[in-house]
Amino acid sequence: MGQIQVTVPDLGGMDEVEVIEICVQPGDGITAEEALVVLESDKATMEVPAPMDGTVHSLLVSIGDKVNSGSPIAMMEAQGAEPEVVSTPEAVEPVVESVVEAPAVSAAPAPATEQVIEVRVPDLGGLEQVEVIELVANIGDKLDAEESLLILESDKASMDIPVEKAGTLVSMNVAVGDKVNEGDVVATMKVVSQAAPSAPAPAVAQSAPQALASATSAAPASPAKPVATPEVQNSSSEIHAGPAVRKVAREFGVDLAQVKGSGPRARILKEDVQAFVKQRVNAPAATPAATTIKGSDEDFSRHGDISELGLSKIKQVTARNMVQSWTTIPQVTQFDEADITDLEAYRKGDMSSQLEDGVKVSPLAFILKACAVALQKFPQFNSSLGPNGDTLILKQYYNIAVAVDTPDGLMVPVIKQAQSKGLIDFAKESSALAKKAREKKLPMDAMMGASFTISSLGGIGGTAFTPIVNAPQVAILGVSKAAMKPVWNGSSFEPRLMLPLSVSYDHRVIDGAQAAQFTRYLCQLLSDIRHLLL
Ligand code: CAO
Repeated sequence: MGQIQVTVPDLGGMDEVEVIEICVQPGDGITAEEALVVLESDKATMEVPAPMDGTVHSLLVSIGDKVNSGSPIAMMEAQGAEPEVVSTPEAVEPVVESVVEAPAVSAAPAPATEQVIEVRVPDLGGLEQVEVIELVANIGDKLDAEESLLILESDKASMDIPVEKAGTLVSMNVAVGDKVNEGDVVATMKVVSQAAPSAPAPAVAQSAPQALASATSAAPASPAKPVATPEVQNSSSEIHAGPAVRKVAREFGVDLAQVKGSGPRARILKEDVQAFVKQRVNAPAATPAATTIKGSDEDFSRHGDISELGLSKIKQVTARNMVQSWTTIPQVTQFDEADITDLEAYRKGDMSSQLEDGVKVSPLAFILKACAVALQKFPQFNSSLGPNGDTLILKQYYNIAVAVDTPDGLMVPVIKQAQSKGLIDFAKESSALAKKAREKKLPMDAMMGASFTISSLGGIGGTAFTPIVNAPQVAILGVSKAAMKPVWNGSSFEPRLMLPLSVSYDHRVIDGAQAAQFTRYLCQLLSDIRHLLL
């Protein structure tokens, strides 16, 4: 075992290049070609790889240091090396990630004509079979001079191939995944320009990184564009990240444009990508607004006459919420029947005779009251899952929404603080809210903050239905039409008025047994209204 000093390879004329990332720690095992540090100038980003397998003994630079060709970077313990410390600049393969500007070309004067020119892969500093990882421009795009055309990437370098002249992209001759070499024609462009000099001569600095911009047989040699740091999917020129980071981003399908860099000059580090992935993994499900509604693209007019109606905004929003809820919540519906014979006798008898003029109490007021009581006894029905799905948020307020059928669609105003309200309050408030909803006069906050929902179709009919949980709530009560039924009392059948209830619930939060108990309890409250009147 011996120590080897690793130095910065030939930088092709660049000097005072900044160390922007240290990829290893003392003691790390490292294989040949793995990155030790990342350097960045205003034009280039490049990795300095280990020249051989070994162990990092010590680092001789820190982030922010400026280095030149030959500057010492690290000491490595390398197997089989001589015991003395050896400076090995020539042993370090140059990392071709940067771009060196091509020399100026003496452009011969020519008439300003429109012509189609080829865009070729420039000198790649010895690299071969470099992969096209992104096509930045599309056929027909009008590109400015220096604008990015496509991005190449080797295992060590990311390279932006810009167009040299402004023009219109006529053809793209490569696809993502293709391997290209220096001189390959990757695209053609229509340009209005002076004719080109005949022989482009990109700069070559020994084994240093080389110019990347194209030159064509008919066009002037292109001044190479500074190294771009390509984006995985988007236009990349604004993003600062090294090849290793881009590789990680690609592996995780991360759009680097969305990642905030914490490195120097907002450079994106591996840790930033990791933190981004972690945050996304832990993020709550998409908001309802993000849900897209897809209908049928079948041409129904082939089968007969059709007409097409626009859906109201309310219906569209409802549709999105329904899809969101239906696709994200495992829901189950529990059915039961409440014997409301006595309730109805009271409502239509003693109660109605005592009501002030204009106040009408439907079964809904009793159902609201029963829910306010039951929710306090079964707090998980008045809860929401926490953001990461590992906590339950129990609400100390009981805000009950009531679904209202309006000509424009379903609206869901909320009766707030239901725990402190009585039957007459519920009757007045629910009818006032329903009226406002139908007249489109509901203020925004009247529809916010619900912790539980009731959907009553009892005034219409039906024997049962399965309402959809109104996320982020975890339960909803569906009410169908009460009907007289023969009920066995132990010795004979009695005619009783039975009210069908259906409670849909989020099975992640509520067990089936709890749902059965909650629904049964509601039935008991409605069957013996003394509990509600207390
Ligand atoms: N069983 C039998 N009769 C019932 C009943 C029930 N469950 N619920 C109400 N009724 C009766 C009422 O007593 C009233 O009868 P009278 O006129 O003889 O007094 C009649 O049906 C009409 O009631 P209503 O519907 O006007 O009043 P409500 O308080 O029961 O309901 C409201 C108010 C806003 C909930 C209702 O009008 C409404 O819009 N319901 C539709 C909700 C909906 O569309 N839900 C589906 C959502 S998707 O899940």
